[in-house]
Amino acid sequence: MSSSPDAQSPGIDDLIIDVLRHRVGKDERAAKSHDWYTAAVLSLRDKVIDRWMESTRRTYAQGDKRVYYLSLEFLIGRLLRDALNNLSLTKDMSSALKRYGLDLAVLEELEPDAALGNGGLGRLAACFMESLASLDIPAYGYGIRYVNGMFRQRIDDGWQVELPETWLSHGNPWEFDRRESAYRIGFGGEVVEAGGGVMWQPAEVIEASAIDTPVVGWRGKRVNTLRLWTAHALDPIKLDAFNAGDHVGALENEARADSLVRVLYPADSSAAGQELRLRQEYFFSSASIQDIVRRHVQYEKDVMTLPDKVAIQLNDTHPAVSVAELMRLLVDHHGLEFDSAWDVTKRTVGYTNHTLLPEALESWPLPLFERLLPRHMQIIYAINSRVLRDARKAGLDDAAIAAISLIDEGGDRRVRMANLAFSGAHSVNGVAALHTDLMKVTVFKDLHALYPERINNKTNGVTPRRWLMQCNPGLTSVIRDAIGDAFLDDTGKLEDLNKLAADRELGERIAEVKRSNKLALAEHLTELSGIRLDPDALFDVHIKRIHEYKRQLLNLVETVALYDQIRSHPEKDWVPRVKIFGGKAAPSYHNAKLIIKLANDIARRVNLDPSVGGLLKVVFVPNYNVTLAERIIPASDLSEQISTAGMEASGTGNMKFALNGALTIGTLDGANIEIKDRVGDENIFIFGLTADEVAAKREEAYNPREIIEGSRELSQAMQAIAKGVFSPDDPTRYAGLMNGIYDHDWFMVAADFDSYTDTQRAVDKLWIDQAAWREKAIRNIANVGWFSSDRTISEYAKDIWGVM
Ligand code: GL9
Repeated sequence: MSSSPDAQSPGIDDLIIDVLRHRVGKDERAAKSHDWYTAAVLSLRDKVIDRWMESTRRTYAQGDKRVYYLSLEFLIGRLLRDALNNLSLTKDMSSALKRYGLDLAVLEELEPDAALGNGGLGRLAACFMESLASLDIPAYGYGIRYVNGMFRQRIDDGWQVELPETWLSHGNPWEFDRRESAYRIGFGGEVVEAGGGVMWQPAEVIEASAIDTPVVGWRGKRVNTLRLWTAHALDPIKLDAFNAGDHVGALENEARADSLVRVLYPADSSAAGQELRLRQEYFFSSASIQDIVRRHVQYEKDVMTLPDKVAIQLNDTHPAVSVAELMRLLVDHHGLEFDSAWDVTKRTVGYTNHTLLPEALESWPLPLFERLLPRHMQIIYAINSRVLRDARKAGLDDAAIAAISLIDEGGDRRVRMANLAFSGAHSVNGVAALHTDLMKVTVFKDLHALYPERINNKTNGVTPRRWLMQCNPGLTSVIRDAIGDAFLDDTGKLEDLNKLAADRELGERIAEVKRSNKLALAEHLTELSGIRLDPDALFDVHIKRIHEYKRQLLNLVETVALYDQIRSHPEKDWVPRVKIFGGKAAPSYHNAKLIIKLANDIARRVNLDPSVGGLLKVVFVPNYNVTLAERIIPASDLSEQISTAGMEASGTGNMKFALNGALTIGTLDGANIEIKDRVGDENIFIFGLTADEVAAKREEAYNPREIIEGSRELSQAMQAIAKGVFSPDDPTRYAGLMNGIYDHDWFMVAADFDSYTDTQRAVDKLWIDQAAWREKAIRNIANVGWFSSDRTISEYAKDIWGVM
């Protein structure tokens, strides 16, 4: 392969010195590591820009349809390694830096982890952006450029403490300020008669201004744009007030604007119901829709052709107000009749649902919505009357009609964002097969009866560039030696590994890579928290947001049970295990924070207990983020995917682990089911109730107390936790948490416990037969290529967007 993709343009080694001198303003002798880091990014960015402009020109010249992905979250992580890898410039950069005695890996550590998202939903958006560029689909991501992204988690005496994340404090060399792309965003005010129609006169106007980051696709085929909005006051300083001595009050407008883009709501699968959140949602939706319509009309001259040239995808309901905003622009500004505007809107918009959890369904108190967005409220009423007319025509009963309405009339009246998104879209998709099936019989039962062709499935995927090639170069190179390079462009080709699954030599080479990844992780964790880990122990990993439905508690109770077992039967040949936990809890989620404390309390006790003789170690890794995931996943043997069946819409971590050769212990939930179908029942550890069984148990009189009392292991472990064995400083700390399981156990911890422990012992048994374990690991790698986000995006492109 040629070292530089652009033969005529200067190489990285010449570029970097020029950039260091003229753009960073340092010479080689004075430059500090962070100067070199900036110089490295800026020189690479120069390479990216040429392709970016070329991609944009091509789209305009060909009049291609564009995809717009609207998302309140993009959990990007670091970009340097990604861009180098996708442009095949890693070697060039590495040797250019070496000439000056610098190590690329060291500079990479200086890049902040861009965490403009909470978890899976935001990370999916980042994988999608990379796959869109890799598949050469013209696309823009639209979101908010939060000044403070996901909070930094510190663990203080075992408790989560949230600190602000300041990823922009030293500037961001990747981004471009596009001040010419600025829009006025209104709030409040009133609707007035104007020239036969109506017009909204907002009371308050804030300016949204674009900041662009290039997104490089695999092999640099295309570079797309991630456009994030920042906010400014139209009148940033009241000079008269300032001169009169009111220095703070004079800046009030700018502070108000700034508050819109200041922080990411750290809400996980739960609605963040404050007014500021609705303002954020409208701010970025309005800016994005204005930008989309402006670009279309400027080049196509006819707003009626919007659905032919534009596909807008709503990432969950957070941008759902876009439906009303697009209607407003079409009717009030472009003079369309309401019905033809409604037709254009529906043909343009698609909506993805990411959770069935009822607490995550967004709805806004009607008075708040009406005060903030009076014209949109009118439009929503008008949409609602059409939807309800359809429902009556279809002969639906009153209960169904009440459920379909965009306005929730039970109790205080609320605007239902999911119903707005569903009504305004031609496609409504779920993110895994089970999730999509459940959508049809739960949240969207009645809307599905009314519009039965709308719901479809698009099982999630992950980009194999970041989640295999970049995070696990050792494994990537072993696979290349075994089956050649074709899988780099088509992960389906990983299937060629199947014929080598029993090959001892391949098994050993993969095991060597795993061991060295584990060693590297162990060293990192020693640096981080002083703990020492044995790289030959089984690394059992549970990393994701902390949530009761994800059942970190089930894992912790099992950990305590195992601890008891090891102490009572030290003579048995226990498999040495390291239980690794990581994840953030929403700051207001009391039980989730208590679970973090419990993990840390258990770790302290177990790790210091000489009687377990190093057979069991428990680690809680602080501040779990994308960068840590890239270190931990390649070093994992066992992937914990143990949500209560029916509650995890898909999961994407599950895919990353399997791709890196970890075996999964999991429930029949989300995409675990499809992973099982592809890797084969004998290559995955499935346990627990099915979604149907969970639903049935919740209907009938499920009695967790009876189950707990019938299981000695479970009751001992729960009693130990409840009575303060792990919290002698506060013996009742976990009494409530344990009582919750005795009394309600909504998440079926007790019901699934026996099945879970039995399966964990089956894991031990397999581990002892390393050859058999390795064969199963290879079967996992070989058969999860389908979970590439390239496959997911091709399905969206063909079935929803009509761009492939
Ligand atoms: C989520 C689902 O819970 C996951 O199962 C799914 O994989 C992702 C992406 O589709 O979406 N929905 C959701 O609200 N979150 C998800 O991860 N939560 C966060 O992103 C915090």
